[in-house]
Amino acid sequence: MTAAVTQSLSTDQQQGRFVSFEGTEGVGKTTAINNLCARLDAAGIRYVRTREPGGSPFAETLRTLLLDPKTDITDDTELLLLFAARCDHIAQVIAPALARGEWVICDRFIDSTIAYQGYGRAHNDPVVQDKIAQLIAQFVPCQPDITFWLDLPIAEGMRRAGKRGAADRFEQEAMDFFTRVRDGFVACHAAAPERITRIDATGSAEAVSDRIWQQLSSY
Ligand code: Z5A
Repeated sequence: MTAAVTQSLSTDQQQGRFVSFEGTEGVGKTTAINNLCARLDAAGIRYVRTREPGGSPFAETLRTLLLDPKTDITDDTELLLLFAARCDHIAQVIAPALARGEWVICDRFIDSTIAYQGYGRAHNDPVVQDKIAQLIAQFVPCQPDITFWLDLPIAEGMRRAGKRGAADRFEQEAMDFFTRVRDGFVACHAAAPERITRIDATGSAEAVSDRIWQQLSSY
């Protein structure tokens, strides 16, 4: 571990932050969050670990439906279910944790909607992107302070994810879908470079986690 990585967070940095992780399939978000949480534990920082879709009991019920390969719904229905889940997740989990001064570590958030529904499903159709922007404006009162976008070649992410077994409703999509999704994350990053940090997700899990911790320590 490098010296920069072992440095602890300053008192100011220990104030509650909303941190989200984004990326295409199998980039290593779960693994990176595991490692970040271990470091926050070691630093004595209180946090809530959560995910989307899901994170609250009601939103987890919607997650089950959204990921079920047997679920047959329109793109608009999918979008509205994602926002119904997000609305409940914010009200029940994210906003209360931030109000308590705790960190929130969230696996996926609004950028996933722009990338998956806006670019993956809708090929960056401006009408759909406008719907998403309006839903965010109306139903997302708290946005992440910091977003780590883990960027990895699509084929490598699919190879990593493929080792896990049965694919869910999103994982059954083809390469061109995930290429558009990555284009969506590129666009999100370009639109909000002050919030979104691109993390090179190649290399070992420890190397990726070190990159994230170095970035977090510098905020
Ligand atoms: N979705 C959406 O469409 N719209 C939205 O608004 C939201 C979500 C919020 C569920 O997400 C689906 O919801 C998602 C988009 C959609 N579908 N897709 N695809 P999810 O986050 O639960 O599912 P996921 O993206 O498929 O995550 P994942 O596959 O679990 O990937 P991950 O968490 O990024 O990766 P991981 O589990 O940490 O690692 C995958 C494997 O690689 C695992 O065996 C690791 O041990 C291994 N790994 C991890 N890091 C490394 C490194 N550095 N080297 C080698 N191997 C590694």
